[in-house]
Amino acid sequence: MNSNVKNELLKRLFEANGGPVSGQEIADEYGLSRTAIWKYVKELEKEGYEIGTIRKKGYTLIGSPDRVNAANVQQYLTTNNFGQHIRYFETCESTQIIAHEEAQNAAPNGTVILSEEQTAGKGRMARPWSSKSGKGVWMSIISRPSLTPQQAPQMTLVAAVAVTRAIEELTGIEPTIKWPNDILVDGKKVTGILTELQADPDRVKAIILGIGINVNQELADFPDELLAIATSLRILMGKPVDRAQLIAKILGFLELYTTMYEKHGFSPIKLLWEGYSNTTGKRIRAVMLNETLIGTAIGISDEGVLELRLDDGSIRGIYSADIEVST
Ligand code: BT5
Repeated sequence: MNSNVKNELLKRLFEANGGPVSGQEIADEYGLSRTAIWKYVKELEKEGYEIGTIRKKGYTLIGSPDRVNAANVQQYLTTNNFGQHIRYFETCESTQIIAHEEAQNAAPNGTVILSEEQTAGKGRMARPWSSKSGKGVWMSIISRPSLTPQQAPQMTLVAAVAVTRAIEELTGIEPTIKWPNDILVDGKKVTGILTELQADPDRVKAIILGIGINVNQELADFPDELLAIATSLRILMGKPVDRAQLIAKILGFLELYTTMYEKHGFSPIKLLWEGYSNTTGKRIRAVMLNETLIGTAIGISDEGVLELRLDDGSIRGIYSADIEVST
């Protein structure tokens, strides 16, 4: 079986938007028999696609399985780079590991790794990230902006704004961002972002943006220890959300905001970010590796650093921490 032909057939079925796709035409183009094309149709049906036949016209797509594979995502894409190359897995340890390998093998800007399930999904500082099969968006994006390694943490904020905006547009839910990498609804985490780097001392070679979104979990899908701190879009909406559509929207905003960031610097992103922040103006505890600070979050600097006014009136810039927001 030639997976190129199968992918091409699926792509045309999506592009036809419910209309007929001629098996004969594809057969002619690829020098195959019509029976060979029919075998690809059967393959797609095995994968969960519902395909109809219209006599003398060809095949039509009636329904797609709930999968985040390339064809399902790309039918919604509006981007030039982000998501044009997608590698899809039924399962993997972590999409971050695959993305690092791909980035080292010269994967182009905007390459996306998606998996239905992660068996060793990770958060910051190697904390585990729960990634149940078919329920979330477990995605790593390889981005190659021209940045210094010092600027890289700003990409976490670019990604946070893109994901928040996409969730907002698709679902009407209004999430907030807890600096630097949590997207929350009603104080519970729906999304975590992990930014990793491949860099020379003075230049970023690749940023690997890991994005984990709880989409279609029900309460029973979460491990007990997360019940109090995590939620999903499905729980919030009371109905399932199309993961492929959500991914395409995120990639659209990510391309837009990354371009904006490269052209105009961090200030337009900062403005957008402030609109979503649930941290600014609040009393917070910032837990860092070597110390814990308590104070009032003033906002973020032009570099994306969180600025905290301590009780003695002094101001400290926080580069990386876990934040607890007091209400
Ligand atoms: C994060 O770390 O929030 C970053 C999560 C990034 C996950 C994505 S999925 C695709 C890509 N591939 C990967 O392997 N990772 C990335 P952090 O701020 O350290 O938060 C981790 C903490 O969140 C854990 O210690 C748990 O308390 C909690 N947690 C774990 N799984 C969760 C989930 N599904 N939803 C909400 N909270 C979760």
